[in-house]
Amino acid sequence: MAHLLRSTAVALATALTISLAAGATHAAEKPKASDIEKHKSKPGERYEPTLDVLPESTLQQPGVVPGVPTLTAKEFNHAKKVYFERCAGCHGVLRNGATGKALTTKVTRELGLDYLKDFINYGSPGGMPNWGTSGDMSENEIDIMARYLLNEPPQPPEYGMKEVRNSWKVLVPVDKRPVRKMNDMDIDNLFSVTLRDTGEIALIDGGTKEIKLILKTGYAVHISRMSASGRYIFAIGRDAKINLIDLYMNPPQTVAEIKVGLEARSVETSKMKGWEDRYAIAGAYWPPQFVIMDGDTLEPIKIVSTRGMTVDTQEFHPEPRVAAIVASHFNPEFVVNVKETGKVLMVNYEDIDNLKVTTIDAERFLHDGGFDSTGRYFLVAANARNKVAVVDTKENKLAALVETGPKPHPGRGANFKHPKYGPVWGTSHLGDETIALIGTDPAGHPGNAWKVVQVLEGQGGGSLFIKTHPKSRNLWVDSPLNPEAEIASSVAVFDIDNLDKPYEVIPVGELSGITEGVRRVVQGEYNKEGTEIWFSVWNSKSQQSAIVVIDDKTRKVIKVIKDKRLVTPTGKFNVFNTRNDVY
Ligand code: DHE
Repeated sequence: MAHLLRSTAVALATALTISLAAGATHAAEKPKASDIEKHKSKPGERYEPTLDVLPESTLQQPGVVPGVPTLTAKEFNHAKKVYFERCAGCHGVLRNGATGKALTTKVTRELGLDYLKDFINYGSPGGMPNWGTSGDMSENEIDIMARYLLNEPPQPPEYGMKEVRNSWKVLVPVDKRPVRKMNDMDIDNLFSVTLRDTGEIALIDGGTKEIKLILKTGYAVHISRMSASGRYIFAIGRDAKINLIDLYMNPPQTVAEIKVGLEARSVETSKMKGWEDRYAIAGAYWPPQFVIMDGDTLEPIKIVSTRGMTVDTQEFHPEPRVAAIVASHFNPEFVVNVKETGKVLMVNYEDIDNLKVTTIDAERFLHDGGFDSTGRYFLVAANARNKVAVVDTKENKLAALVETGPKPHPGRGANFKHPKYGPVWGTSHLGDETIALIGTDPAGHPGNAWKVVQVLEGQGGGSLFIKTHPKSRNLWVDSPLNPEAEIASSVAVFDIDNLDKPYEVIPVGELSGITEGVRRVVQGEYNKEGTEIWFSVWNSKSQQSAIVVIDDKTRKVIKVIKDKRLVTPTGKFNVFNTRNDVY
């Protein structure tokens, strides 16, 4: 690994016209402004996991090693926080490398203090952000971080059944819950909205657009998924806390909660016919594991570690994170995507004591994805490899690996019938403005299946989500991480019947009437009928945010939902569409 880091360093040194010798201490010549410019981070390069819960756990400061620069306890605590928040996403919690290089002490001590400081300061063409020259880190902070890297990484604790079970609470037992819906809400058309920075979800009525309820959830809450019956919402926080919310109660409330680890992003429930609402599953970033639970109570049943070998070089990876999880409609199975090893685990829940897991070798750095329109094929982005893996959930095998564009990020993607190529599924990209449309109908259109049949050009890179609906002929593409405020605060909409026509720009941020902040416009979500699309206008916690509802036919704003309780709204999950995988 050291040679890999060094080869990146050679490229960096050349580009920056500074000479770096591994291990040598030196005073770097100040690079030219134009070279610094080249190393500025591109959109999406900082869209990496931020492990902001881990710093809160008690971590032992490593002992003093003769000849290795030390840190005071205060410096260590600061560095560990910065490392988990900004560096661990790419370099791994244990510094064994993920999308970024390994930073074990074997590597870092060979490279030396000054080298590490330059690397952190200027970044690299390989994707390392320029933390110093961007102004994100001060010289003193860079010095602390470089010294931190020369010392052994602190190991966060494991979180086994004892801890998981201790965190588990049933607030309303099953026999105390109603047997039918007791409120007058149209729960099928309810939206569960992530209020990221307050750790809450808002339940908003899809008809009246009224905020029905705000419920407390885990820290920096991430996504909501619905049980197959539509009765329960499962909301997961970045602190791996799950809230099970019963929509039959009046008013709906959390009936059980649990923590499945220290850091997590994904949760799902069993959807196979005959198994509806029976089990839930959640995947953790740390420790690298998934937990199967009872669907009504969240009682933990089984924890499975994802540590293991990578699909390509077949080397051991100590911390492969669990990314997207979906529930198969063809078998009683969960589809668990393991990021750093690149494996898709088909976890059969028929006999949990004798758990059967089919391992499909896909591609490293699996992240997010969705089903094709038939629900048989699951398309998941291996984002750092610029590919989409297609998993056949009926036959349990890899159907294809499709090269798309730089850093595909589909969310759940968008399915529609292309006028020329038949059924397609699309993804936009973090790394550029393209939208790749992939043919998904091997029986009806075999020549197009699992091929990029058309590439559309959107507004720019930094896109996170694209969306359409079976009843719509619009394809909506956001770009919230684009560095241009105008692009970040608007969306592009394509006419599916005339894809060669230029897209229309809808300046959603401006239309919200909010005048402060970047007004990032993120994640379109349709109502149950497929007649409206809702976008979040996502500002910082201290600024005003909103949800803008657009009529899908006229592309005009129907309603701007503004309320002081709507703090940092991001993901929105319509109960009907989420539970039925409509996208
Ligand atoms: Fe997400 C889905 C991970 C940052 C909003 N995000 C997902 C999924 C994963 C993931 C693995 C798929 C879950 C599934 O389907 O089971 N997200 C991560 C990260 O690791 C990352 C990059 C950084 C981090 O530290 O968390 C990250 N995500 C974000 C955001 O900053 C977003 C934009 C705002 C927010 O609320 O945090 C964000 N992620 C979302 C949303 C989805 C999601 C809205 C679900 C989309 C959908 O349509 O299903």
